[in-house]
Amino acid sequence: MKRTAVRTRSFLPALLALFTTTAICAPQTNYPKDYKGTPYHDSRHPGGPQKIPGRVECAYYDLGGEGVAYHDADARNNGSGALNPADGTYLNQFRMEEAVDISYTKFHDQIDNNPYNLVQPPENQLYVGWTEPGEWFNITVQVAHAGTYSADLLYTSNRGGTISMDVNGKDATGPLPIASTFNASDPIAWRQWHHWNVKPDILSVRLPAGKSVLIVHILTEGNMNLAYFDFKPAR
Ligand SMILES: [Ca+2]
Ligand SMILES: [Ca+2]
Repeated sequence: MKRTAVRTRSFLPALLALFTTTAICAPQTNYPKDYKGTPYHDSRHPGGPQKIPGRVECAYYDLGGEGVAYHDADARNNGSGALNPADGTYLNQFRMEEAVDISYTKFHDQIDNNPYNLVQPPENQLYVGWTEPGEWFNITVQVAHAGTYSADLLYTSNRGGTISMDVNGKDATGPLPIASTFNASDPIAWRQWHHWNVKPDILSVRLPAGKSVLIVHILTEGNMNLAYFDFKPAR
C-alpha cells in the first residue's frame, strides 16, 4: 500500500505538466483586439473574412488604409486608374483610390496568356503588383477548423524574391523564397512581369479556428505579382 501511494504522488506532477503543455500547444484564438482593419467588401464582393480552407485573394486585402491594413511604398495606385485607365469599369477602377497597386490578367495581345507562362492564370484575375521590399498587406480570414494549413501561390516574379506571412501579429513562416519566372527568350521586356506560375505549398502555417489576420510581407526584391493563396489542410 505504501509503495502504491508513493507512485501516485510522483505521477501527479507529471500529469499536471502534461495538461499544462497541452494547453500551451493548443491553437489560441488570438486575433489582435486593437486591429482596426476590416474585411474587404464592395458591390460585387459580399465581404466578410476570406475562408480557409479556400482561395485567399490578395487584391481583397483588408479595408483600413495605409498603416492599418497595408503599407505601400507610394500613395498612388499604379495599376487601377493608371496603367488601367479610369474608364468606369469595375476591373480598371478596382480600389483605385488606395495605395496598394492592383491590376488584373488580360488575355488580349498575349499579355497574361503568353507562351512563357509556366501556369495559365484565370482571365481577369485581380492581383497585387508593383511590390517592393518593406510593403505589407493584411487579410482577415475565417478558419473552419484549427490545424496546420499549406498554401499554393499564384504569382509572377521578375527576378526572384522573398515574402513572409504573419498570423495575428507573429511571424509564422520566416522568409519564403519565390523563384524567378524571368525568361531571357521572351523578346518583350515588360512581359517579364507577366510570366505566371504556381508555387505549390509555399507555406505551412498553424491556424486557430475562427477569425485571424494574415499579414503578407514583401521582404526582398519586389517586382512580384501576387494573385492568391489556395489554402488547404496540410498533408
Ligand atoms: Ca502604390
Ligand atoms: Ca507597391
